[in-house]
Amino acid sequence: MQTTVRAAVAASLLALCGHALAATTTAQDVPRPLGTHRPSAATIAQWQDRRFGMFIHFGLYSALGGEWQGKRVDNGYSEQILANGNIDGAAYAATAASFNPVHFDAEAIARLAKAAGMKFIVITSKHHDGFNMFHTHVTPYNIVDATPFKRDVVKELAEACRKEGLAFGVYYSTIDWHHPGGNTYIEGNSNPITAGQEAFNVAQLKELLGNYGPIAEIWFDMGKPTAAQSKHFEETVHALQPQTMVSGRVWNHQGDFTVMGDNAEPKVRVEEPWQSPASMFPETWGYRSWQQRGDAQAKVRENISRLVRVVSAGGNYILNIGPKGDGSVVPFEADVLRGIGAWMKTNGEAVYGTRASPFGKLDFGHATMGRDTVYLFIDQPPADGVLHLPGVVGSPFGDMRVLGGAPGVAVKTARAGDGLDIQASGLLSGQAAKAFEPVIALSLARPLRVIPQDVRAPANGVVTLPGADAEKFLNYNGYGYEDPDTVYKLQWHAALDKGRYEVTVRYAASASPRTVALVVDGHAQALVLPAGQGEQSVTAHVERDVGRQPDAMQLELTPSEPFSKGAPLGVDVVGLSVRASAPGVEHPG
Ligand code: H79
Repeated sequence: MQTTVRAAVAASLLALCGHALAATTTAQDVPRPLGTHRPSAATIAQWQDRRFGMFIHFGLYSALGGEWQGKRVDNGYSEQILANGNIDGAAYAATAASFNPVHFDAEAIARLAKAAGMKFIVITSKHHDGFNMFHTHVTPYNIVDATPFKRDVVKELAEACRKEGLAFGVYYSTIDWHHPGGNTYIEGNSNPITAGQEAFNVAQLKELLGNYGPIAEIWFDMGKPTAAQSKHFEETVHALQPQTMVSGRVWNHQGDFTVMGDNAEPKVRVEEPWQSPASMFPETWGYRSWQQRGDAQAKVRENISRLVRVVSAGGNYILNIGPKGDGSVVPFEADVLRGIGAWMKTNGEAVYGTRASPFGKLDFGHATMGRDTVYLFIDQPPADGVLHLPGVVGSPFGDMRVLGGAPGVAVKTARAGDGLDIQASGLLSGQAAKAFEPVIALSLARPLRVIPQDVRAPANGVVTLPGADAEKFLNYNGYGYEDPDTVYKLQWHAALDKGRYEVTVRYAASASPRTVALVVDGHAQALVLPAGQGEQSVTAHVERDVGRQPDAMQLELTPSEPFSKGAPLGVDVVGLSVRASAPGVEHPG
């Protein structure tokens, strides 16, 4: 398995085609220390293919709309008004008696999601307030038993999604401010989960996974379970539905996909499946009656831009709506979704089923990688109409077209010093010039090869690779929301030909020795970093593998293999230097 990981990583910048690229960016090869029933590679790929979905925050708080007893509660998200407004628990629970969302129409919501171009829906089955939007049997504090509405919202939406061909998922907070002996609000919501709460959660998870048909994903959120509790939740889900994708906010690296912070996008490359959760306004997820909403068209554009950034970085984008207490969708939010849908109708091809951009930073916008097509999203058309694609080797592109435009417009391509220039002025004139975020599709006539972005050249026979300049790969979803991301891999590239080399690793030594893996062109070797004080160095002998990395030597440091998802590199690397081995020097391997 470790060999597969390394091969996949080594190949990650050699994008042969969409499928080859896709195969390098999924997590199925990442070792998982806990749990055996996990979604298959096919499930993970299908989950990634969806790319864009709907989040729904709906609960008792929706009826309050961010106000309690005529006063606005503005010190946090409106779905958490119970805590933010310091509301008496019994008084809050009593609002269930008048919670009657008669305008809740699951089918209309499913159709709206489809009109937006969304492929899945995730709804809050229970938020931190502890009120259940499904017919749980472990507490009467639920929408069927405690409200005049008496309808199971989760069940209705599950069925509507099935009917409309959408994947269905549930949000589930392990926090519960209602449960006797459960959690009370603490700043940041990183609550420990009590043993009683754990048992309660597990009983509810069995209901959600047992009674609502296929659950494509379960969006665990918040709390700070122990490693054993995270494992317990994950195993409960997968014992009933092995193909359910568990969110990383089950914590302790037990999730099947990584979740970015609320409204956050990753700053670095993420190799495992991931999702960026977005609310319409950063202030709230649940309905807020007094939200200043502004211009719907601006919000459409903002969300298309966010979606494009997320999918070009290889993630899924889940955009939230917060229906009103009567169950109706806020007209502004429906307008925004339909506006996004209009863009998706033309450009969805560049979103669904695609994987991360094969390029580094692009000066005109973003890119995604399709099966045999590269899609270019034009944020800002260059004045001369020339789109520069850095690092592209050769001329791999066949046909070009602007999505939604006339097919077969002839466009010149010219080779530039670094990469390829696409003369796209013909495509970017006329209708496309007026369109927001037009997309150019470049079909691949040959496999795409892209030289890594930051390749360092030798000076006086030595390539110097400072630790600070390494590309960093981070672990997310560790021990709780406030847990900092940890670096698990550093990567550099060096312009070196076939041959044998000495790699000297300089590091800040600590009181005990560390073993890490030095991975060169996909070949790993264990490297012992002796204990000591101050800066120390060790030297390893490596061989270039141009078959695996044709364009540059790839050097990586990871925890010693095999390592689990949560393992940090844990070494302060000052830098690497690489020089050709002295002639005649024999070394092992
Ligand atoms: O359900 C939504 C939130 O209620 C829930 N996650 C999303 C999907 C959540 N509960 N707690 N947290 C998230 C912790 C988040 C705290 C913060 Fe913040 C978000 C700190 C900074 C950003 C609150 C909002 C304080 C500032 C902004």
